[in-house]
Formats: sequence, C-alpha cells, structure tokens
Amino acid sequence: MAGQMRKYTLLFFPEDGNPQIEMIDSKLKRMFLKKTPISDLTLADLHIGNLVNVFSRQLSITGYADSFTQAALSNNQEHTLMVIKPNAVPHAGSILEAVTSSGLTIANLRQVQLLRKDVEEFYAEHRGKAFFENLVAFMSSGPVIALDVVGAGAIGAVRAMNGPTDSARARSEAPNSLRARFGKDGTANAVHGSDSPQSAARELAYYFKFQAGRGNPTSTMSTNSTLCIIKPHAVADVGRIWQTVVDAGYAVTAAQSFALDNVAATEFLEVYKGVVPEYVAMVAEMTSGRLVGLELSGNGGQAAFRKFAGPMDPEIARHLHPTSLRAKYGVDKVKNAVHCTDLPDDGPLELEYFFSILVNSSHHV
Ligand code: RTP
Ligand code: MG
Repeated sequence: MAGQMRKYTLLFFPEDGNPQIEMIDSKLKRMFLKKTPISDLTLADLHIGNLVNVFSRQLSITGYADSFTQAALSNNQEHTLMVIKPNAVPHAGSILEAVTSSGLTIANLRQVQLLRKDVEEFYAEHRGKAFFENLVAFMSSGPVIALDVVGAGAIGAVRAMNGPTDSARARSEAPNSLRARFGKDGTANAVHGSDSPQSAARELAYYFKFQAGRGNPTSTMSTNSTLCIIKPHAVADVGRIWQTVVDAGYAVTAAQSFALDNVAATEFLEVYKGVVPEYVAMVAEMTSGRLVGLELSGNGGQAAFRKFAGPMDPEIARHLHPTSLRAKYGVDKVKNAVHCTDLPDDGPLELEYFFSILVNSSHHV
C-alpha cells in the first residue's frame, strides 16, 4: 500500500469494559476521529506488529506513541520464538492450545522445512559439540512450526512450559511440561524457546523476516489437498481447531498466518460478491486481524472437508451437523470459524492464492 500510508496516534481509553478510542493524524496534527466508543478492540490487541480493524479501517501498529505507553505496555508484550520440532508436529494442535490457554498470544506462525545449512546457522553456538550432528539431522528430518509468541514475560513463560532440555528429565521433574508430554529424548525434545531477549530478536528474524525467513514452505498444491482458513475471530482457538482437523484424519501439509489488506480480501472473496448478502461483512472479518491458512491433505480432499466444515450458518450447523467445525467454533454466518473452498474447481486456485501468490505479496504482512 505504498503511497497510501498515513500515520496516526491512537489513544485507547479502556474505561472498565466500555473502551473508547481517539485518533490524531500525526502529520497534520489534527483530530482524525474524536473520542468514540468501540466494542471490539481490547488492550491485548494493541501490540506492535499487530493489525486491527477500527471502523472498517485496517491499521498496523508500528510503535509506541510515548515513553509512558512503552513502559506500561512493553513488559506485557514480550516476544519470543517458539519452535515445534519435527517429532512434535503431529501434536501441534495440543501445543498451540497449551500456549494460548496459558494467556499468551500467537502473533505469527509458519510451517517450514529446514535444510541442513539452515539448522547449522540457527544452532551455530553448538557447532563442535557431541550432539551437533544428531541435532542437525533431527531438525531437518521433517517440517517444523515456528511461532512468534507474545505476552507478559513470554520468554520465561515459554521456557517454563517447555521444561528441562532432556525429555526423560522433563518427565520426572516437570511431568506437565511440553517436553514431558511430547518429547522423545535429549535431542528430539518437542519444542524450542528463545533463552533471552537478544536470542528472541535474532531467532524471530531468522524465521519471520519478510521474504528472507529461513526454511521452505511445505505446501504440496496436490489435487488431494484443500485450503482451510481459520478466520481472525477464531485464531484464539487455533489449537483446538487444528487438533480437531488432525484427529479427523487430515494432514496439515502447510500452515502460515497471514494478515490480508482490503485489496487481497476483496480479490479472494470476489466470487461471493453480489451472491452472498454477507459479502461486505465477510471482507471486514477477513481483514480484522491475522488469520491462519492451512493446506489440508488426504481424507477426501475439498469435497469431504467442506462437509466437515459444516453449513455456512453455525446455528444451522449445530442442528444438522453438530460435530462440524462451524457448529463447534462458529459464532454467526460471518464469524463462522473457517473458510473452506465451496466450488471443486476453485480448490487449486484458492491454495495457490494463499501459498504461492500471497506469501510473496505486499498485500499481506
Ligand atoms: P532450547 O535452546 O532448544 O530451548 O533448549 P535448551 O536451551 O534447553 O538446550 P541447548 O543446550 O541450548 O541445546 C539446544 C538443543 O540441542 C539439542 N540437544 N541435544 N545431549 C543431547 O543429546 C542434546 N543436548 C542438546 C536439543 O534439541 C536442545 O533443545
Ligand atoms: Mg538453548
């Protein structure tokens, strides 16, 4: 959106559950939006790098307006890199659920296949150690899922959740930790967490630097695969939805979070324009925050997954198909948890739109 970028100072007044906002045009130093109640914005949405939708206007949060805000908020908004290692990828849903239910937020997510040279770079500090070769072989043996995790004391919280490095020790000393639950041994220990703010900054850049993040996306674009979008409102439930899909027999062959701007959302939802009365609201939902795109493979592909998603209206889904995703996680016709491909012919196109076009486009951040 180069050329259309405007900067605003956003003032947020929490006011005990009746939040209000005010916006000032930074360049013109003029009131842009006078103090107005807003129902769907919370303090937790306001972290650097996040996208929020304010009265149909998509805003990207780029920095703190003053040092007071920085001091008050930055402690609550520590970022850390978490990696779900190859042996734990089948349990990704449960691990994501553990992260979010501990109060942390998943700000970004990417499933990639690392090459040996990528792993050697990431773990350069361990080069020469006895376990190094084993570690490189293990980390490049299958896909990993990188997570940008945000929240109060996120670095320490994730390391505590992960548990001791050695899985056997984790089982005896921290039986509820992720390494106790999903780790195999000293090296195949399920998860990684950054060990300091400096490591977190380096490691987040390693995976999430736009167009230079290490590792190759894993999408197959096969005819037996289909797109599943976990809509922004449902991302808080990403772990449970993910695990439900995997337990039903689908393989997650690609996963990435995307933040669509209006151009991208309009283009992607074009087929619904003039057909579905909720079209405008659907575009607004798709741009209201990050979504998670999944490529699901096997188990009957597009047609079967569409049934598994359930009828568009969650109310109807709860009557007709109570075990469907929309029955379980949907709120209404627009916030209906997931988008699935409706027309069989669109299957490959929709997959390509996300996992080939958008991943390289400036219309998502
Ligand atoms: P991490 O960095 O992954 O959170 O784990 P850590 O700090 O607890 O462990 P670190 O000593 O930094 O080692 C990095 C990773 O190398 C593998 N490793 N294998 N003796 C072994 O077999 C051994 N020791 C370390 C593990 O995958 C460990 O997480
Ligand atoms: Mg370490």
